[in-house]
Amino acid sequence: MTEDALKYEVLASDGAARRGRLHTAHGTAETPAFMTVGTAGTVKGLLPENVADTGAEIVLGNTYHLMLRPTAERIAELGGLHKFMNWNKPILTDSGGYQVMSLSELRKITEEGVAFRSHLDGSRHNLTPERAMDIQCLLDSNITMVLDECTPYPAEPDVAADSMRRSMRWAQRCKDAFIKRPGYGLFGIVQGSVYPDLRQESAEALQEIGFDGYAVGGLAVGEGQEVMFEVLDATMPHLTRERPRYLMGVGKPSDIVGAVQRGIDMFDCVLPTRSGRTGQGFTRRGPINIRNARHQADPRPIDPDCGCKTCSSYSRAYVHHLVKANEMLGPILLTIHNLHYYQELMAGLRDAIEKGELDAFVSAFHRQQAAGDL
Ligand code: PRF
Ligand code: ZN
Repeated sequence: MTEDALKYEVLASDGAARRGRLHTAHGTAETPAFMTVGTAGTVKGLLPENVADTGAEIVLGNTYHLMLRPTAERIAELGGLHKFMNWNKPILTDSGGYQVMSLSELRKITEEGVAFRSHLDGSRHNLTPERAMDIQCLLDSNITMVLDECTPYPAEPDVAADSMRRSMRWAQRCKDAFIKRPGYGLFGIVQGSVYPDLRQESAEALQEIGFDGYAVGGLAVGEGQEVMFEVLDATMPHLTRERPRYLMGVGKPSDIVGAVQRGIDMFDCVLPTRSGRTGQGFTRRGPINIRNARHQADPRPIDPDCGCKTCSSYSRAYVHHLVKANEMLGPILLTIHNLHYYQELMAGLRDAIEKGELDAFVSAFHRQQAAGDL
């Protein structure tokens, strides 16, 4: 662990699940936490005050997008990402490795790093462990992620092992290049595909180096929930209880609930924002598609048990109309609702862990989700 870096306290636990608090230079975040995705320096469609009103305490930015446009140097000149986007609470940035592999063109991964061409204009770039640390420092990110390779799925054991071991060598280079500052931290990322022995080796290698938190990467890549939970069951016992644990890119509400039960403290996912933009609304009784004709004259809110601005003031019929008419307020209202739903789920999980009632909370969650929309 880097000294004076990022303070994390476990306030309560229930089984493997933990209720904690993360302290950064830009304030605290209660855990288990859902981090809203703000890829390009914006949570699409929302003002930062709308984002805070959903209950979000920490947002995620992306090295890959910001290094290409407007560039990390430009953001640093303008006072860092918090000031640039007018979000004064904690920010975590992903390192770019994952987004390079999914978005860029003609990428080549070597021991040195990743060489790629921008998906925007075809320009050539290199991302090395050292450059990933430099960029995230220029952005003034509170939580920097190491550069890793999200091993493609499925992968043969020898391919997964080579990929994971290279990520571990990169993790050491990231630790060496990371500049310690109070209230800022560096997280390692466990890889190893679906293989328990590789996951254990990776978790141990990272803890030998020493990080402020440990992420589990390489999941939610098509393996399915059951396999993902098996990998978590094989990985979590090898991660220290002292530090926060972050499951990257996850997930559906039921994925989050199951991962919290297994000891995960932090999540990020585009699902509430991205699917909101295409008409999906999450509710306590499962997801609905507001484009469906059955909502066209429905005066009820998206979720009658939701306290968000959308549900307190607008009907399903109105949101249906907006989305059908391609009005920009449609995706905005759905994004507000979906983020609020996710934050209320996290608040419910935190409260249940504190009371030692997580099992009852989870049973009620599944019962309600299975009941289906009214
Ligand atoms: N690595 C990084 N970012 C990620 C992942 C990963 O493995 C995932 C896994 N689905 C999401 N985001 N750096
Ligand atoms: Zn709502």
